[in-house]
Amino acid sequence: MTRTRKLLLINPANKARLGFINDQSTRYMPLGLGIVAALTPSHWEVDFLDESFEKFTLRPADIVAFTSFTSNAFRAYELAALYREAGIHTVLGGIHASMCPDEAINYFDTIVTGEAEGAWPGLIADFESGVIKRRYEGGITDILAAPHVRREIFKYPYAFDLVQTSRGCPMACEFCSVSQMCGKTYRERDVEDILAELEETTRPLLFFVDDNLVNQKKGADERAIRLFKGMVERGIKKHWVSQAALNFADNDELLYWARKSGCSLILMGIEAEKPQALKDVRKNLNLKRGIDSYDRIFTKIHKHGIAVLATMIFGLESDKKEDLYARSEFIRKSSIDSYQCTILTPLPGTVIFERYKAQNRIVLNNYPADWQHYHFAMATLDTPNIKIDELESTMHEIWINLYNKEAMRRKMFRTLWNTKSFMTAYWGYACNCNYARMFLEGVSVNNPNLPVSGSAWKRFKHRLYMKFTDKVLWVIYQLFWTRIINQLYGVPGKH
Ligand code: B12
Ligand code: SF4
Repeated sequence: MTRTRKLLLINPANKARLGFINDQSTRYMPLGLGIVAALTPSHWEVDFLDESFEKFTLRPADIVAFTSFTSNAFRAYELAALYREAGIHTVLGGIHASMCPDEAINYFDTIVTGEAEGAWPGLIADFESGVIKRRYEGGITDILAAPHVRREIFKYPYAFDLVQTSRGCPMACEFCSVSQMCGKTYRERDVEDILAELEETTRPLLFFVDDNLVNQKKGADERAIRLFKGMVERGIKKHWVSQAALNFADNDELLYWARKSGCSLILMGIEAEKPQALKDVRKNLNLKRGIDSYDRIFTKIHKHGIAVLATMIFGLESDKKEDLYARSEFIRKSSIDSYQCTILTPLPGTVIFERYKAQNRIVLNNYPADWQHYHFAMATLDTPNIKIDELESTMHEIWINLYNKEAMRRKMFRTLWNTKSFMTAYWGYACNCNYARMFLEGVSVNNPNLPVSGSAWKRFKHRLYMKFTDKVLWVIYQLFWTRIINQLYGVPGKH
């Protein structure tokens, strides 16, 4: 008879930056662990601990397996030390183990690089036979054979279900590690299989975690339309968000079905409004379309009731201080609805990491402890034109300018005007409030015009605009948003 074994899966939380997990809507299920669980034989009991929801306690297990970004790798190392002391076999997989295997191996009994599908069944068999190795290479696997995520392990009240429909990207932008991790070709899942997995999800909110939901491959539009139509036809009712490039707006039929199937917000890698800055990181997709195309594209997306969440990078190679302010002005004036304003961060495995390392410009390089600052809300290097301290203080100023209540409220009314949707305006606004909490963590304590400062906000001398819109917003809350919040999160007033 096969003995029952226990596998404990852990998602560690970066203790140096709690802003990512201080709200229900910004704590996400680690899909990779759901796949590891799905690949685990049935005579193994699977337990899961997500540190963004639950305080860490040492639990008994035969194997304890972690996933980790670079920014929470240090925490994974700390927790692994406790388990190793207790004599429990520790495993690390995921993006950080894949990009820094020679470092990670010092902190774990076993590390897995690449995709779990190519390594986990062999690892478990070896463990059972008493011959588990130090390293396994999962490689890039056949996505058509990927198992459905084992969702019942995600017992915490995550706001979103996550689903992945494809992996890989050939674009190789220099700041990004997706091509290294997931390969340079688009690997697409079968649409019927995705729809079947969507039917297994339970939450009203959905995040398609693809890097580019409508990729550059021939037939990508048709595939996306089939997926969105399929959702409508099968009655899969979701409000969803995903990531896409500028070509998302090329096809009106696609936009129609995206909206009809519940798309409210689309994240686009805009990165910069200046061609030289785009060239700095080989953001060729945007260079090809041209920066003049941005507003036309946003308008087209808005016409379908969808908001645009633009990711913007500050501190690119050619950026001078005045370029940072210009980028911030561009965001304020453009019809972008939500904005993620990050500081260029050299992720291990990327071209920019190697370049800045060779130039000796990476200042936060006391690894592994400094990895916990690689969350994009802290400067980690001297750029050719801006020193680390100046970059950081300028960003504090810019974040305060962009993420204060008045600025976000102005954007919210503009989103409402452009999309004519209260739901979309809510998403865009909530999204900015989340970024405000993340970026202004530790910056904002004494500034009452910031959404993070709680009761201090009440003492702020309201400007006329704020006074007036306070009332309008109150009406919108009463008539629309309270209902929307209940519907999405099931907890009145939680957001
Ligand atoms: C969705 C997503 C998010 C979600 C988080 C969802 C979550 N909880 O996982 C959100 C929006 C919150 C997010 C935030 C951030 N993200 Co992000 N994100 C992604 C994205 C687009 C998809 C991840 C995903 O779910 N993939 C699907 C699953 C199935 O794949 P997977 O996790 O890689 O797992 C596979 C393998 O890695 C492996 N595996 C994973 N874990 C384990 C464990 C074991 C034991 C084993 C054996 C195998 C294994 O097997 C799995 C199946 O094949 C990736 C890009 C990408 N394509 O990977 C970026 C990516 C992971 N993010 C990245 C970054 C930098 C961030 C941020 C730091 C910065 C930012 N501002 O966005 C923050 C940090 C958040 C935090 N909490 O600290 C980088 C990470 C690079 C790095 N070295 O860490 C990526 C790779 C994008 C990039 N530009 O390079 N992110
Ligand atoms: S930023 Fe987007 S387009 Fe560029 S390599 Fe990464 S996933 Fe591909």
